[in-house]
Amino acid sequence: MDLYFCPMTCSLATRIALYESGQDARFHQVALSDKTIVGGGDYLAVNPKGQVPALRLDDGHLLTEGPAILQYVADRAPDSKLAPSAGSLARYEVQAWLNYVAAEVHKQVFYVIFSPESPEAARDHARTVLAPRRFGHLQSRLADREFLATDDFSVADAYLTTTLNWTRNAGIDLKPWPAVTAYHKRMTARPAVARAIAEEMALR
Ligand SMILES: N[C@@H](CCC(=O)N[C@@H](CS)C(=O)NCC(=O)O)C(=O)O
Repeated sequence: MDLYFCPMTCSLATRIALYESGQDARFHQVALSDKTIVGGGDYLAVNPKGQVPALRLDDGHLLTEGPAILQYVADRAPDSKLAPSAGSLARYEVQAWLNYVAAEVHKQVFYVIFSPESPEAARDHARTVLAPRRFGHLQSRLADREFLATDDFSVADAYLTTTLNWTRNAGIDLKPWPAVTAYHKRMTARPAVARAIAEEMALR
């Protein structure tokens, strides 16, 4: 498999899932600013969406969209428990949380804060109104749970942890949500997560 990634962006979640499940891949760094592949190549020729992550499977198929890629990686290593078996209620719960992180946290909060195209009023709304709502909901969920979606570390944790890494740069202080703060600390202390973060930080 070949993973197209940009350091410390949402593609980090896939690297975490790979390391958590002991799987390997070839990693290709993408410069999102000009859609090139570091070391040479046009990324748009690989993925016309111009976004990471993208995963080239061993049969040549290109899989895109983080939540789908994460579940693909999880299903290749069922013993790692990164996702419950397809069709189970627990699997739908993981999908629900992946969607929540993607749609409500990643795109509604962080995308709006980081995008240079966001109007200042939208950025302010994301920081002062939407972020407290989203982190308030996560605070309730995580108050008495170790993991976000199941009783084990799942791909939903890989994705949420990845987005929580962005809070400082987004100017969001997690202190009002102690269960979220403690969760982030716990997740980033996991050896596979710490390794993935350290490797990508070194590439920035
Ligand atoms: N819907 C896509 C969104 C992925 C996404 O937003 N990736 C960001 C990095 S976190 C990106 O590639 N941004 C560059 C761009 O949108 O041009 C997914 O879920 O994989």
